[in-house]
Amino acid sequence: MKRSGLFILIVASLTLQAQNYIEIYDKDNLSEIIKKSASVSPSERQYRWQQLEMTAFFHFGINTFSGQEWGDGTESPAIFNPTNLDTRQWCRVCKEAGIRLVIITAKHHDGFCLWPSRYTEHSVKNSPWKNGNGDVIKELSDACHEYKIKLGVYLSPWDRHEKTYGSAAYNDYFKNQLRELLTNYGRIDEVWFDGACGEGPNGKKQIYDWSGYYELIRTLQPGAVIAISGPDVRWVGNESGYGRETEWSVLPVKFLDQENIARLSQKEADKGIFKPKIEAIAEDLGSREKLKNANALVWYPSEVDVSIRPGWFYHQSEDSRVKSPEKLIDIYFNSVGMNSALLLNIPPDKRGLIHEKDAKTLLEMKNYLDGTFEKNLAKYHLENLANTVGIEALFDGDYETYWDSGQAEFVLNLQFDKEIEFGIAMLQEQVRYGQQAENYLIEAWQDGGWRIICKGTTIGYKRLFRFPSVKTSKVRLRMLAARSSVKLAELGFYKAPPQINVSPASAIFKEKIKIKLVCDTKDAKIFYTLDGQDPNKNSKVYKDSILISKPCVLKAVAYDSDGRRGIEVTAEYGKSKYNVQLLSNYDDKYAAMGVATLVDGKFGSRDFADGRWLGFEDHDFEAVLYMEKVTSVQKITLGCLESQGKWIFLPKSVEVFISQDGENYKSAGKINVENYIHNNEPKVKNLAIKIDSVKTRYIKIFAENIGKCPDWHPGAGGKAWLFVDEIMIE
Ligand code: FUL
Repeated sequence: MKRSGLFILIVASLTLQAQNYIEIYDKDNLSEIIKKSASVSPSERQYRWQQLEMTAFFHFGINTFSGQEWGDGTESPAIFNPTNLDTRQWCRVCKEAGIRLVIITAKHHDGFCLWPSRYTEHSVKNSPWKNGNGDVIKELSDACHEYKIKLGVYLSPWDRHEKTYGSAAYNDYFKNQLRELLTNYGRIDEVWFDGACGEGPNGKKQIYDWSGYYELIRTLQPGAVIAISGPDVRWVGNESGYGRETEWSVLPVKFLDQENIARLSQKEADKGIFKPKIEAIAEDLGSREKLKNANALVWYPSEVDVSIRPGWFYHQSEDSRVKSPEKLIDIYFNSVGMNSALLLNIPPDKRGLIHEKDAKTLLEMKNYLDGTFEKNLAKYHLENLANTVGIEALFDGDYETYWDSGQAEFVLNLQFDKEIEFGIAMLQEQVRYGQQAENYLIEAWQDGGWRIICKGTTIGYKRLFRFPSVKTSKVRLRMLAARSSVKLAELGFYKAPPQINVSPASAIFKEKIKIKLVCDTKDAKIFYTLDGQDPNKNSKVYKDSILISKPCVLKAVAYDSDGRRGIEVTAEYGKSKYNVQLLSNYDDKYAAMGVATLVDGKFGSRDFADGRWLGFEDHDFEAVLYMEKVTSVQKITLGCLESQGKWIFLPKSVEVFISQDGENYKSAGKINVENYIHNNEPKVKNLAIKIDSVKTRYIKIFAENIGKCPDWHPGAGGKAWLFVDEIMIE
């Protein structure tokens, strides 16, 4: 049964027929507008797209080889030369990660084309790769076909190479390229038009023929959604991976305006964190208040795009900064779980492969999600099936079937055959009939009363909640407000796979250190290794604690009694004879292994992102080292990085203070650093302070940040970074 028959008549009289777009007239009051909004629903292509949930971006092109994020169009095609390009490996990794559509940057802002376009020389055909006979789009489309993954294309409207950019001829050029991509590579399911836009090679701006582009796409690939600067899929408004709690897919039509999209989009790459304008990141775009003055309403669902690495393109220096599985899982809950589709960027490297680190983290995420959602506990323990007509649709795992609440406000009671324990809830509206929920609570019966376990506003295609584990034999969903009766497709309660907490997590020790692993799930078994190998069920079994006396890397994983595997955890332990305490805070982005990094005997390299540097933005560095007994000291050295291109400067000065009691310090030496020389090459500088041999127990080191980037620097006046690693005492 596709809909529960009981309510069909009532519902039909309350709602308008579902439609993708509806006009609002002057005479419409708010209640009429809300009634209209309740009838807005996805087009067939939007509906199909929404259910993909997880999709991937492949940023690959000239930037992969030049090391840039935005090429300016002057790069030579001769640098494009992947040594081992294998699009089947890309698809294999994506398939294993549960990704169902991939989008390739066929052309980024630099204008270089990954296919041998007839309309430009700036393409793979003039690269050494396969002697100019290669075609990345063809190879990817073949691999997608083999792995049954859908294909999308990113074609940057902004082109910094093409000479016709800024004239009417460019619109023809662009349409010709679109035509090539949409006719020669089989079925295309998404066309992604970036909102980022600037001037072309002649300093000219382009007036885009958006409707001409859309018409062409609709003719050649009617099943494809057009995203971002397009009418079918909306950019969520940030590049962090996090959607909004209140996410409406029904919005005022003004959000379709292309000029507006371009205005709100990214303007400059490579300059720190990207902050879009406030309208794009507003907490709510489609509440009653926001619909009040709309001219028309449209179904315009959100897509969350984020990269698995700091940059969109592959850079070797970011190998140590691939997002952790925990972070990706958090992103999943905050994107797919917030009524959006996730577009996760996995940039192929210079070899033309998805890097092993990225593949591993994706797989860890997938195992965790599979383990989490394989068993809807409500389905297995539900008792009152017979009491509510059609309720079985909520637990059948079939998104097409649904239970119709029949009215906007309602209470849905679920009684279980025993106490169940869960920490995750999932709700889905059947969006073929629009989006209705506006305010609701999920409550659990505990100690003789109802306790709220989560509060929500919108649901839409999917809404996920995570909360501290709850044990209960009854739950209820209380819908406090909705625009019309709610068609709930699925309702689930889940328990996550076992998770381990390591204590202490990464540390420096003098002789021995005792490590404890605590798991959040009873009856789970913990396995671990100390040699850097990935743990599995054949590894050492954890008992009460682990005693370590040599530097090592600990990796551990837990399996519960159903065999579900949690996320692997890693901790690093180093040996040092010093104790150290930081008196100023480093930035989370450049945290290395925390304070212990300073005395672990491992030195930061010229690469600011090698995971060994502690970074201090706009403020000074201050730390205290203390020794077990009074020691004679002649020289103290602080390792610092100078990487001016990354806004990282040497400190203005370094001063050392000594103390016998840790309270009364006196200066023992200071050096001023010559800082203002322009230096293109990153350099590690060991700043040494010699002191007349003194006996001391405490040494305080203070390094003064230069504060602002100097006048001659491109970032003049902006916040400067100070990077330190390793304090050496002689
Ligand atoms: C932005 C672009 O400027 C970035 O380079 C990247 O392609 C991202 C997905 O969109 O607007």
